[in-house]
Amino acid sequence: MSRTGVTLTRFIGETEADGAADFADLLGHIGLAGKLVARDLRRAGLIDILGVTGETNVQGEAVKKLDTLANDNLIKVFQHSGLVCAIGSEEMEKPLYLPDNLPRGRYMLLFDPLDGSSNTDVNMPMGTIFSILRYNGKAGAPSDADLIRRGTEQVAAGYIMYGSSTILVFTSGQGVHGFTLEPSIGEYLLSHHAIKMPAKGSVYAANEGNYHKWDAGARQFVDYLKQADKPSGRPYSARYSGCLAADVHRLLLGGGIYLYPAEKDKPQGKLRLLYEANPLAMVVEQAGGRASTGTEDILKVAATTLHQRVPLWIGSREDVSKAESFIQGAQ
Ligand code: AFP
Repeated sequence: MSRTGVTLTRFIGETEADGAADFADLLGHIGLAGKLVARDLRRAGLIDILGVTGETNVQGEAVKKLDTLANDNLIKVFQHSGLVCAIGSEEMEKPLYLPDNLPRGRYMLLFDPLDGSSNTDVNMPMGTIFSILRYNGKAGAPSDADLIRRGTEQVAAGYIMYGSSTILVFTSGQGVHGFTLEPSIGEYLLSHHAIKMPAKGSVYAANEGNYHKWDAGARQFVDYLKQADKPSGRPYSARYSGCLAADVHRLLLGGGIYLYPAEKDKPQGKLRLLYEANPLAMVVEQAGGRASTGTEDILKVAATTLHQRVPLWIGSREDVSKAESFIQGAQ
């Protein structure tokens, strides 16, 4: 029987193991934060929330007003929720460990509150990417060593994409499911059940302006994608939005590969491991795809700092493996 139209809350209640009431609540709170961000984005051109704040974040990037608003929305939703004990964000230099005077839950949450924020001023897609870990320690606040973990330790992960509609996609290790926000009733309804991505696609997403900064393997791989000698007789199509969540969403549904390789002056790449690469890697792997640094599975990368960067190759299984063979000089 089709499950389409089931609400997020009911779906999680029915599919998660016993004792997962707080997990359902956690996902519900992520959905709520997503509604608040979506509301701000919808009105962005009408009120004074476009442009930059004048500040620079820990990444050295100009902070957009909407970055700050999105981060504030997530913090507001979670800090009194009693569901989390630690929060790490792209927009905060240090993690927020909930103090003794706030109720603490057993989850730790990492997020990029507004992914693709260069799209804010031009009405293009954006996202919120989230990673969820469980704190198994005794009472009291966790530490950096508890929060900064390998991707294999995530208990759930996903993203909200703000596009022509708002869609929340998540996995808790039992497949990948997408829920579209029905604005007239304010509910997320199941729209994409048990997503499986094609083993191989025909689309690549990359900022090719950086082509000459990439190493030979990355350049040769993209040159290969552009040749018309594929079984289809056509080269891959280039589709790049500037928003990782949106690009991965396209690949999740249609197949292909996203790449943000190491560069000559940035050997560690651009994307952040803990709240961009890891959660999307978990989603994509659960849907049958792969995510790699080019030499190592993303989920196995040892995490050492909150804002650690990593080269990222993510998408359909065969496309990522092909890319690795170029990077590793096998071709
Ligand atoms: P922000 O999260 O800071 O907006 O960065 C967006 C992003 O992390 C990812 O979503 C994009 O794919 C990538 O960076 C865009 O980077 P370029 O502007 O260098 O192409």
